[in-house]
Formats: sequence, C-alpha cells, structure tokens
Amino acid sequence: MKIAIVCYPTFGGSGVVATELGLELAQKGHEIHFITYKQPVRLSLLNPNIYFHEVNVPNYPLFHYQPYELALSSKLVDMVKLHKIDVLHVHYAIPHAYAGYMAKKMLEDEGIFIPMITTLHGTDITLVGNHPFYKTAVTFSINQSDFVTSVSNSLREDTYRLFDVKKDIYVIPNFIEIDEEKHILKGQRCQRSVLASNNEKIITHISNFRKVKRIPDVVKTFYNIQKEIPSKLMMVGEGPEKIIAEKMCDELGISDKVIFFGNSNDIDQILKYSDLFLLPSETESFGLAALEAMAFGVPVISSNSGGIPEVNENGKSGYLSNVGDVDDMSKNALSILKSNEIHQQFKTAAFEVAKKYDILNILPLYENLYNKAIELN
Ligand code: GMT
Repeated sequence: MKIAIVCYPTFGGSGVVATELGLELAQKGHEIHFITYKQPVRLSLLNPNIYFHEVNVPNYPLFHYQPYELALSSKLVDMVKLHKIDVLHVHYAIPHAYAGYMAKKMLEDEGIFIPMITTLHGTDITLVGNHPFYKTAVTFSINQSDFVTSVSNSLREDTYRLFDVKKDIYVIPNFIEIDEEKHILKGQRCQRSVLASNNEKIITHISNFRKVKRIPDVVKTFYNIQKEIPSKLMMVGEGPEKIIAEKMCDELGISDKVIFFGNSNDIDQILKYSDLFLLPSETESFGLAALEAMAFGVPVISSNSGGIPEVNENGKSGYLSNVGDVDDMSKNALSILKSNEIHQQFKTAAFEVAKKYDILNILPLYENLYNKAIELN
C-alpha cells in the first residue's frame, strides 16, 4: 500500500507514534510518505520505502497568521496525485483532519477518491480541540473522516462525551517495539555511573513539561523518595514548566540530585538504567512515555487519569493514585523501591504488560483499517 502520514514532527507522543508506525509499515514493504513541515524527529530516511515531503508556508507580511492548513492541503493533493497514494492517515485532529478533508474534496473534484483515517491522540480532544473556537471545525472534520481511531477507550469515551461525533471510533492502542535484548541490557551497569552512583536508585520522568503533566508533583514525589532512599531524578524534555521544576529543586535543596536533560533522542539510554518512572498527569489519553518505560522493565507510578489505567496495571506494572495525591504516589514508590524482591517483581510485570502493546500485535489493526478504507473506493 502507499500510505501518506500527516503528523506533528516534534517530540510529542502523537508525532512519535505516527513516525514509528510509518517506519514499521515501511519495514513490512509499504510505501510511506510523511507530509509535514519538518522531518519528524524519530524519522530515519535510510529506508527505501520512506519518503518525506516538506510543507512550506511562505511568510507574507499581510498575514497575521500564516495559512498552514492551506499549504498542507495543497501539498496533500499534489503528493496523492504524484505518488498515487492509496490512503491518507492523519494524526492529531487539529488541523490535520481539517486539511485532509479539504484535500479529499479537491481530489474528488478531479475524480480521485482518497480515503482518510483520522487518529485522535488526546489533547486534540481533551484540551485544545474542545475549545469553543475550534470545536465546530474539529467535530466536522472528525465526522468527515472515513475512519476514526483513538489511542485508548478512555479517549474514545471522551470524544463522544465532548463532541457530537457520529462516526464509530475504533480503539487502536499505542504500541512499542519490544526488544528482549533491551531488557537484558539492564543488567549491564557500564554507563549507569554517568547518571547515578551504584547505591542510588534512578527515578525518571519524560514529558513536554506542560501544565497537564503536573511537573511539581514529579518533584514533590521525588523529594519524598530521596528522603528515604538514596536516589537521583532524571527529567527529560522541554516545556514551560521546566523552569518551575528547576526553581522547586533549588528551594527544596535537591538540585544536586536532579538532572535536566532537555529533549533527547536517547531516552532508551536513560530508561534502560531507570528503576522507576513517574507520570502524575492531570490527564493523559494513553501515556506513551509510561509504556516506553515499561518496555524497559521500569515500573510506573502514575495518576489514574484518562487512559493511563489501561496501560499501567495497578499493583502489577506499577501503581495508580488520584491526581495530585503526592503522598500516595510517594508511599507507592517507596513500597516498590524498598525491597529488591518486590522491585524485581514489578520490573518483570511491567515488561510483561508492555508486551501486550508490541507493535507486532498493533500493526495489523492499522493494516486492516487501511484495507477497509481502500475498499470504500
Ligand atoms: O502529552 C502530550 O501533551 C503530547 C500529546 C501529543 O499529541 O503528542 O500526547 C498525546 O498523545 C500521545 C500519543 O498518542 C499519548 O500517549 C498522550 O497520552 C497524549 N497526551 C495527553 O492526552 C495529554
């Protein structure tokens, strides 16, 4: 199949999922065309089945807002025609589903049918898309998609609750490449010393440091952990709350125990040495970062919001607490870390739970949907 993928090319979960999906599809022999404004961060163009088409938006002083959707829909039309694309898969409703719909209509005018699948990722529904300024267009473009998928049951329910969506929403969970080797690598302690001393536990948080991630809860939970168990906190990512976290660490006198990495393409290197992952988010449609941690056998201490309970199994791969209940999160974290035996049980279980989300199990669900979409023609 020839599949065009539209996504945000950044470190955000939706872009990561779209990129990894495209790479895996290409590996299976499909021809994948990424269409976005920058080369996606995790995209390697060394695969002969991968193409990247950049959307350029010329800067014109008349425009207060440069019309990206217009440039994207024009590019989609051109690329669908040039490369004879079979199916269009847009990730994140805003503005991709809207631009995709416009491209569909323009192609229809030329007698070309292109089916469009929209994958909802979370904030496009629960935070941004829900805003009254966007809601009408988001509802319309979801309803105009040929197929709609969401990354969790929770997000599916949120979409029906918040929008007047008439389409069936198929739940296709996010996925991870399961690599038994990676898990085994945890035994090798060669570079761990760069992050922490041998007697210290490594606690990790990865996100875009936005308010929804409740970064102060990460710091407070770690503060409580390190009072009882020697440990270091790895903070990976960039965003507006990072400066607040740095200040908090300073005020709490724990700056020497916290490493801020910024955005990183090397999260595997950090996760493979991590002992615990923290994700206390206000809301999270899925929590891809938690799954990435679990794939390295790292137990997760998280909130119980949104789709997180579908990924982090309470008492098995980690623990769930109410949003903002830092005391409970700290207690749970300590209960895992205090005993090597219990820690090992959680590590093994985290890896076992992650295996359910092996890309090899999830990819056929997308391929089936692509086939169904193509049959609509
Ligand atoms: O977490 C973010 O703020 C980024 C956002 C995105 O769109 O990239 O992540 C969303 O999509 C991810 C991939 O499907 C999910 O794993 C995240 O849970 C979801 N974020 C939220 O719902 C807040």
